[in-house]
Amino acid sequence: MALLNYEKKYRVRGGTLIGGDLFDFWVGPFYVGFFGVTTIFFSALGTALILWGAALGPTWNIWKINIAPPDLKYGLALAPLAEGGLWQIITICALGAFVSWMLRQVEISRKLGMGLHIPVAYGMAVFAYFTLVVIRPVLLGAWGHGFPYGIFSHLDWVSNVGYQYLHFHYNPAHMLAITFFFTTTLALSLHGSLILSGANPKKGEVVKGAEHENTMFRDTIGYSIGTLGIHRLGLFLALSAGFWSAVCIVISGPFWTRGWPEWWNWWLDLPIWR
Ligand code: UQ2
Repeated sequence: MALLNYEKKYRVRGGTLIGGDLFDFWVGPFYVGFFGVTTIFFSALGTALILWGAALGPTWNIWKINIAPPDLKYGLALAPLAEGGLWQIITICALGAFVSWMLRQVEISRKLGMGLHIPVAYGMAVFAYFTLVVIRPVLLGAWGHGFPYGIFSHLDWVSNVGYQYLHFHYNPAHMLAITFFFTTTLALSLHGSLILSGANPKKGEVVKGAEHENTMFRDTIGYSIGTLGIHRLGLFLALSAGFWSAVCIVISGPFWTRGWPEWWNWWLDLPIWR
């Protein structure tokens, strides 16, 4: 797409965290920056290593390609490349690319004089991944507790780890995470439908604004959270979903080793039942 005239105004110098002016330029529509370069580096290296790992494996079937973490016997040591070492370097590349991408968002936010909400929000997703492949494996003492990189294989991992705790839906943090995911979809469907209903009037009628939106909800449920409020709520709900997802898996193993249904015995054992 051609550069719009008014975009010149937003292509301002500065705001970089590292490198000064060195990488402070655009390629086509994309801001580069030091972290644009490191994002490309880690992504390209990681992708090449995934292809290498796939080439070592028995299949090129996209669903069945699997790059597994090391065997548990390697503990927290480096493993030979073909025995989980590739997984270890790919994990470093993934984290390098994700953190680079986040810092590039920070640089662009600073350039534009905006808040850091976007990198903070994205950081929650990175934190959830970091919890799965670093924090939990380190707490359990082996990289082999990380999840395998493959479409079916990571699904199998999730299923197996779930059954290891008998019934993962009894995990209270998992319950919270799911509730936040569902509430996020409820909030976005309310918001999206409200905005579209206001912005798509009948032919010849004028587009409706915030007063109509507030009134819609005051008339139906007696309360409107407001045009800014709905976005604060949405951010809170979505970040909470990611946060409790990370919590629900990191407590499974390091802090609770039995079945999750059994965790609720504290409730059944309350003296009020006797
Ligand atoms: C709202 C408002 C918006 C909205 C939405 C609401 C004018 C354009 C969707 C209504 C949202 C409410 C009442 C909160 C619902 C609570 C949960 C937990 C889903 O009032 O202001 O701005 O988009």
